[in-house]
Amino acid sequence: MDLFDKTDAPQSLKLADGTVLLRGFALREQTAMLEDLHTVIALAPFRHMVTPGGFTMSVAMTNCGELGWVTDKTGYRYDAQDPITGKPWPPMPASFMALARSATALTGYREFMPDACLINRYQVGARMSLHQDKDERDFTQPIVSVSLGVSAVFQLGCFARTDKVVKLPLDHGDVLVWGGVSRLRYHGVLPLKVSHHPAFGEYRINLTFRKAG
Ligand code: MD6
Ligand code: FE
Repeated sequence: MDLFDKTDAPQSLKLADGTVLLRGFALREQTAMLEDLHTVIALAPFRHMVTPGGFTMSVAMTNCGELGWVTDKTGYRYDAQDPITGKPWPPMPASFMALARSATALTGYREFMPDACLINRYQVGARMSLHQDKDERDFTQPIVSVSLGVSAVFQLGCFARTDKVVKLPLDHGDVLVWGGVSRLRYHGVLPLKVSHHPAFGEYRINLTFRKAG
């Protein structure tokens, strides 16, 4: 199949063992998700977190669900409280949960019950350098990644940071189910280009659903 085929029908592309791209899969929930996103960010605003190395991230982040991913000078972790508000993260909206569960069911992961949803907001120039996701407890659990708004180029690597990467455009509505033997692959996002999306303006929003605890 052509990786760059742009048709309206949702399609499923196997990118690697355990990693499947569902093109356009989030389009059907987009209206509810946008509304729910506004509810979440009113309770837990986007913020630019600082890495343990002292760098401020170009991507703004927040979370919903029982656990949220945070970074500060002491390290990376999942925490039940928002360090800004001192309160629990907002609950995971039903539209978010439904999408994450239908995507995993479709790709053969049974009974995925995420307890964490990290929400990333990219503005022009924001990027995510190559990393592995390894702050979760159980690597047999997949991650569901939902792209909304402005398109970005995702880099899919292998198991060493210096391995070659494949570049993959991720567009509004695309869902990546990431797991199995691919769970610890390096990956990143290239700097966001100037663009405009009718519902999301100049931003790209990425939601990642995990069973973290
Ligand atoms: C992003 N995504 O797309 C960043 N991690 O904005 C990730 O870091 C990511 O998309 C694990 C699994 C899927 C992902
Ligand atoms: Fe990641």
